[in-house]
Amino acid sequence: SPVRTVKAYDVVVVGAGFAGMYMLHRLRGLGFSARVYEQGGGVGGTWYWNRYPGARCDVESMQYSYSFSEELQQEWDWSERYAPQPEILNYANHVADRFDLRRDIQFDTRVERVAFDAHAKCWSVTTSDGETVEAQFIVLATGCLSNARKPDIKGLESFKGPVYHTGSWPHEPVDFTGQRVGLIGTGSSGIQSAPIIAEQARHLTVFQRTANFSIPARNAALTDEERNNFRNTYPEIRRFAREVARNGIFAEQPDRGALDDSDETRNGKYSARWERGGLTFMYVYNNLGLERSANDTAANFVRGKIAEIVKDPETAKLLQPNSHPIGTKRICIDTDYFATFNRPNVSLVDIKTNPIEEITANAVRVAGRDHQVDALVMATGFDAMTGSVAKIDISGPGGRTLNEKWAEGPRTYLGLMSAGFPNLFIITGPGSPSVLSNMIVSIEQHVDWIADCLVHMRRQGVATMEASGEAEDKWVAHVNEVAHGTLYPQANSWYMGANIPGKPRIFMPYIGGVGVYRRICDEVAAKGYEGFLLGRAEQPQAAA
Ligand code: NA7
Repeated sequence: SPVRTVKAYDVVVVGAGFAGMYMLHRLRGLGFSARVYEQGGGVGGTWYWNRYPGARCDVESMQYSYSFSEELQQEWDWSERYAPQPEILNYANHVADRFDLRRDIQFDTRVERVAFDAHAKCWSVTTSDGETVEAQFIVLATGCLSNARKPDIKGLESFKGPVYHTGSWPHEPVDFTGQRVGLIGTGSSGIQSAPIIAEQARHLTVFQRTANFSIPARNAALTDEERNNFRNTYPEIRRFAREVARNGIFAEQPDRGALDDSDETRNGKYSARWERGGLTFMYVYNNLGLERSANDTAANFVRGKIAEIVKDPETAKLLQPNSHPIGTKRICIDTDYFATFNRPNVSLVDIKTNPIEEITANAVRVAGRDHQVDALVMATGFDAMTGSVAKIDISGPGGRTLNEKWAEGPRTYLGLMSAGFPNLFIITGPGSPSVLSNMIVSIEQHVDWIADCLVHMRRQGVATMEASGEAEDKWVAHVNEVAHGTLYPQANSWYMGANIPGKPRIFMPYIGGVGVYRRICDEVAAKGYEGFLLGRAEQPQAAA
């Protein structure tokens, strides 16, 4: 039979977003051969796909950046407090150039299937261009919010105008001038894009299923002084973000509960944070995520602000969230979202009381009334955390697939590995802090941990590593227990898988905090990778 030569790598990395890029950089530095496959035409992951108008990161730019290179963090100039998507994408491209990453990344290529060969102890990787390569290790750097989902709404396929999804926006800018636009979805993407679309469009109709809490961004240009202050204190800022802050963001930490202050003091604090803007609104007290009575004070404050901003009382009432505690769905950060509803060319349609009946050739029908639209924008979110992993056909040593194993919900040890799938790592997977944190802080921690682990294995002559079932069971129970000590599971959020019909309701990320989590991961490594099963390259020789 013909001899088949198969390319072999130490590591195949899936995805060239911020996780995949840094993983590649570390692997190279350690002398591992690596190949990265990326379905997009360029680097940047989330920031490559989410090109919708108004797209920004909700973590401030000086902190939503890599810390691994001192030169990089000193040389890059962020222009605004919250970087817009094009600038973050430029940054990703700059990193790819600066560290010469592109030569090991194959773009426009999906990894379709990975199967573990128990005999050869390696993974066979099949890509969308029909090639098969081998790798000792797989690293899934596939992202948590990367599998954009258009809902199944009756008649959608009969709509004659363009249908956009915020999470897979066209590369050419879309001009809505003169058009009647329908926007479905009021999560972060809908809330960021609505004000900009409203400025262009003849009319914008926002279809709202769940009203959402949003805090003003108070975005502004960064001054040289602000940039330099950050740069000069980066070591402390980064240390704090990694070790102290629960969510990987440097900010003052709350030292008291909401009910420890008088009403007047508390409202003063909320007002000050509202004026300052941004995510730190939620860190004024330490029990907003834990106790409903405390949470209500913050939620009421924001509902009051909405009533102040929005002139039409009925619209204001509809925009006031009442279905979930504030913060238990990811809090949104906006620029003029609520004020947008004061514009004469914007209307709000409640689709909670009366769901969309049907989409016709040129309208969205709700409660028997046709809302005429020329274009539709779906800001309907993602199959979060597991969606992009599930799209890859992953089969372990016995042929069992990861999708079969995760049918009742994702199960991992530390979010890093799943029992029964040796040598397959996940970056920011379910069971790790991930989406509850500054993603870049969590990405760097995972990448560094995996890199150290691979070096350990190489030194010790270990060929395979796998989470033990027992360690995984304990971790899953721990993740659950910590989540259920908070208010988070009370919301029908994508953290819970609740936005995808039929998806198991499991609180997916680890809510114990990035510092605590890092210490657990480090201890596990220090104890010789406790809870992982390590398989030697060769069985020890029987004594002669
Ligand atoms: P999100 O936060 O998942 O928001 C999706 C929105 O779309 C939300 O308002 C949903 O309402 C709504 N939605 C979803 N499906 C439907 C259907 N079938 N009908 C009507 N409305 C629907 O996604 P985003 O892209 O905004 O943000 C994702 C994250 O990216 C964000 O949290 C930041 O971390 C960055 P629901 O609330 O489910 O009732």
